[in-house]
Amino acid sequence: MAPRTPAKNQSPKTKTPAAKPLAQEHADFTAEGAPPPGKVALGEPVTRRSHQPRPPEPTAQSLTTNQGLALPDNHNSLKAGLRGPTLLEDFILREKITHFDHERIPERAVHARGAGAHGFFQVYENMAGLTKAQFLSDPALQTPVFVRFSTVAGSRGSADTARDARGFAVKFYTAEGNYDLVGNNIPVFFIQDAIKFPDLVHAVKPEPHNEIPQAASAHDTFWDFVTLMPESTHMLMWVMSDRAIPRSFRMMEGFGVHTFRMVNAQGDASFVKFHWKPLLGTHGLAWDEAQKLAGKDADFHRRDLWEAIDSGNFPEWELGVQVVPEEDEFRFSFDLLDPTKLIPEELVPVRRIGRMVLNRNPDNFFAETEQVAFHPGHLVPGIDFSNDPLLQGRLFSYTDTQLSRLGSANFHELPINRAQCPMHNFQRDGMHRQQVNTGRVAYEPNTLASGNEFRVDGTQAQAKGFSSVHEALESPKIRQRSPSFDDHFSQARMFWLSQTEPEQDHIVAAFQFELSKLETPAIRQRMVDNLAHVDGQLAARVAAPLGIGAPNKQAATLWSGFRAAPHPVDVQPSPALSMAQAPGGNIATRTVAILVANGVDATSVQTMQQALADAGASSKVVAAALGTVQAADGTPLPVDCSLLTTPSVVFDAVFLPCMGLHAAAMAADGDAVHFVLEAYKHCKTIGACGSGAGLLASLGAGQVTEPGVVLPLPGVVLAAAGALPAGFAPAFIQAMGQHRHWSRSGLATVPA
Ligand code: HDE
Repeated sequence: MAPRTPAKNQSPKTKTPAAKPLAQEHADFTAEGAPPPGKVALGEPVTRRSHQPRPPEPTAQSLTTNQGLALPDNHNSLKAGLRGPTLLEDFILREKITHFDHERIPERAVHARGAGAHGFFQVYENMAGLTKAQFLSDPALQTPVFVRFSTVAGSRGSADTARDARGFAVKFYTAEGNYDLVGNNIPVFFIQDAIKFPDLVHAVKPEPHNEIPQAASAHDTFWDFVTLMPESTHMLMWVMSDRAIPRSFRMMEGFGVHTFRMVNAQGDASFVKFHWKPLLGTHGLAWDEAQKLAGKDADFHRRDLWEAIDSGNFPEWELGVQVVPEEDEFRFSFDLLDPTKLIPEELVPVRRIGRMVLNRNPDNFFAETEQVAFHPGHLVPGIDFSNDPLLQGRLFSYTDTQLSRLGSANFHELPINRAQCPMHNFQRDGMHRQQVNTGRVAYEPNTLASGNEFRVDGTQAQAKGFSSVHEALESPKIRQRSPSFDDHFSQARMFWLSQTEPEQDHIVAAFQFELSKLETPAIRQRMVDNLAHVDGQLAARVAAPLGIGAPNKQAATLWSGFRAAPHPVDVQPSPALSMAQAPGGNIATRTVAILVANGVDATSVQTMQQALADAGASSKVVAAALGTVQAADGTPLPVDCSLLTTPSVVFDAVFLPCMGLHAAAMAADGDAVHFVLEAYKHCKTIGACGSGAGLLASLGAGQVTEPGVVLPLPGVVLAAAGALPAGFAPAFIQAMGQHRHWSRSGLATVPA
């Protein structure tokens, strides 16, 4: 961080005396440990007996108290005798324990579980036609950023892979002040007005009487609420889709959600929706896999982010904007101010204007990821809000929440929150103030400060400072929802129709899972009645295993306390909403398990490892035990992980090389069989050669016709028995590039 420029209105009278060097302060004490006459010893007891060891003078390496006093011992408290009681006067013990007692701060009310990283943003070309934001004007400029990804509902210690929206919050440290783009990985929200946010959060959080369940929406209060709020239907479709169980933070899209405004130097404003497009593509987990990961590796997403950055695989996103000129505000069948709606990319294309690279892990989780304070109201000139009533409420909430979470109005002084440009004003004091403001002047206007440089200059403010869009407002005060917000089902239907068949299957299964967990049948019924407005088939499929009546569209509009929502207008599908239809092919940073036993063909393992490395992926050799296995040629092959601790769910694909006769033995090892079948069930690419292919076939998973099962082609002549045939590794890599093979058949019969 750049050092803060000292305030210039400092009066010589109030200068603080120069601090003495530490060594000299220590020399002020006598050999007996008592201060010279007229001095008071702070902390050190004057009664110290002369034969006790003198505390060492602090050096760069010394352990000290928070006051800088070097510690004589960090293992024993001060006691009355070797076996006597601990003395209350032990200020060293008390300081340490007191600090520990206060180490926890309140976790975020929502988005408590997160992971962060540093990086930079760089615009591709000068965006001056659209915005005067300086960080979007110079393609040579790299603006530092800090990003925090999060789940929403779970506590700080909850699992990463819960079904949930993900937060995607970016702090840009620009030369014009901090700009925060506080978004999610889903482009719409559950509610249209901020006044419903506490209700929504109370409904999804663990139920208040027993604090169950943790990090899960599959409980009565959540579905009770959302079924009574038909505006949440569109977002429900998203959270029941694989978007809500991302493969990795690095493989998620991000969205600003609300419509914002951009303003250029001439004062021309446009409406803008923000997008983050991951270069690694957008990918999801299988639901069964996500649930298992929650137990097997609760840190799956934060570990993935950390390890990727640590190994130099810096995640990258492109910033995209959908721009709507002000005069086109009413061009759409929905209201741009309604946060339950998106603008289909087919209607307004996403223009990619820059890139963000995350290239540095935090040094300290608490200081950075926990203490970072985002706020949609942290703006820079050239970016402004819209009147979206959800966004308007957020503008209040975020500062307010930091006051209780970080404990003081001075949270902007925490290193991670500090602006990296000069910052001057006459705000003063408050809890935990870090800045030592000097001088007698703490007001404006004034004539007593030595310079006038902190004055607001009208002309300058017009040119450089922040000024809100000059929007004419003249209307009665009104507590009502605009009728232009009434259509709750059309875009939910658009989302449904835009999905491929397997993606639709996943949505149906997710609804069935969540609703099956409800104790109250009437809530299950309300949801399927509601879904009947989205799609009759969807509703009927969801209802089938729920032990309730057939979906009843009429009933849905009866229970709603809202104006009867209009029937969905038949919108065109938007292929951009389907993850499966997005171009794939890239396997960079993916991890492959190479499952081995004694007798393995070492050459094919090495050939595969090299091919994967060349494609930017990595591999781990997995065996029943750590150490080495003995390859067919007698050489030892090092094992990276054992089946004991490393399940298939942490990998993207599995390769079974030839293991000679040992493959048959592996078929009798329950852990190995489970490993392979589970990867198969989760639709991962599985490649197998020689006796590895025999093993796969014996498990019923080795059909050459199954998507994503890569086997040597019949009739291919191998250089050596069990070796990797030519073209095998490229075929495996190509299959992996499709991420998952969701259309794999017969999955229900696989027991993993
Ligand atoms: Fe937030 N939200 N939110 N939110 N939100 C918070 O602020 C709130 C909303 C989002 O990594 C809190 O510092 C209200 C939409 C993210 O630190 C809190 C409303 C979107 C994060 C808060 C919303 C978000 C938060 C909790 C409705 C997507 C995590 C701790 C009016 C565009 C930021 C905190 C981080 C965090 C309030 C709705 C995104 C309580 C009142 C919509 C990514 O202030």
